[in-house]
Amino acid sequence: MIHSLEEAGLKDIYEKVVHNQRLSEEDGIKLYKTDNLPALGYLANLVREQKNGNKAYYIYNQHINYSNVCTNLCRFCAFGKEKEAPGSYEMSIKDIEDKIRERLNEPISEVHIVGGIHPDLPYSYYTDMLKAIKNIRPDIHIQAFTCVEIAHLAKLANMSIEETLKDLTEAGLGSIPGGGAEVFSTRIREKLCPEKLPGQEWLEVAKTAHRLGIKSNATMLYGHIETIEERVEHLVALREAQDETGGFMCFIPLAFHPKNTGLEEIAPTGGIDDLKNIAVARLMLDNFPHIKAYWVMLGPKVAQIALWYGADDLDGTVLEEKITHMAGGDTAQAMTRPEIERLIKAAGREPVERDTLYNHI
Ligand code: V47
Repeated sequence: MIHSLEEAGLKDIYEKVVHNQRLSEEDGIKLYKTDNLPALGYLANLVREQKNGNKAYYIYNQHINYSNVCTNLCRFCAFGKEKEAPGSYEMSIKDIEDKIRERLNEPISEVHIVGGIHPDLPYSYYTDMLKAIKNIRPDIHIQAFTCVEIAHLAKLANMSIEETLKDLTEAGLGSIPGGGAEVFSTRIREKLCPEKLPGQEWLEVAKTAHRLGIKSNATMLYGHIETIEERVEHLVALREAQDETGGFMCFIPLAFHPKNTGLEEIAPTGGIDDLKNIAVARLMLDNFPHIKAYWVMLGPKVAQIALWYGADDLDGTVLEEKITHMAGGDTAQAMTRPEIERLIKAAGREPVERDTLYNHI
């Protein structure tokens, strides 16, 4: 492998990796540009095994997308709809309670909740939702509302981000999912999601949460119009934020799905780019404990292979994912625990069921 690393021009990065030295932006760009995927995977796997050994995590979780009504209408999104548009929906608190009750007999440890930026649901809807879920299932961890939604809720409540987060935590919020980060680049946001919370503000919400002891995740949506340089800048911005607070648990590269979006002419991502994004993230984000290969977006086969390219987490059982499926995702709506375990074992990794905060179950 050393010979192959030399041939790929990656020997200097190998030296940094084995000496636990931080990689530069130029290193990140070089890694993205390499055609030597096995050499890249080898490097990422060194870090993956140093941090997480042979373990591959998954979680028994349930997704609820409470509403697709959204004022942002990002060009890459097939999920968000205007209020009066065909196919728009919003769940009542009773609908959400029913979704939780339906699965009370299953050992679900987390409910993952995200939705659009709704123009007129009141702040009380969000706190009532959290309280109602906790009332039915007091032990469940609620991972809810991306940083974009949190900023919207703070405006609704006329409170600071800090006060809002404290209030939501009192109502039952456990942690914050990683969505809404997209690509932080102003160029990309202006072109694709001009109405969305700017990247700097997304980072501020995440860091405020971390300072209050609330953990969160981070994502990057790749495979549309972003450049390699913009991807690396995104990773470095996350790494700097993590240096400040240490509150990120996991990074999830999200593969863009074009169908039914405003960017339908763009081809779906290929397996090579999917694996590169996992591997470069593992190498650049030296202060992130976990990298997730989200099987719903990658498909189970690529996600399984990603366990050798830097990923140590597959997400979970999921059930009823809408964002990817409305954009043409053709994976199943859910995986069972034996299915996930089989996938992990067949990769030669050790399956470990975790809770949201990565405690072993
Ligand atoms: O923020 C929207 C992305 C995100 C598309 O924190 C799209 O553990 C692909 O963030 N093609 C929501 N992606 C999902 C998300 C997530 C998923 C699983 C686990 C976690 C976690 C977070 O989905 C959005 C946006 O970036 N998205 N449209 C699309 N067409």
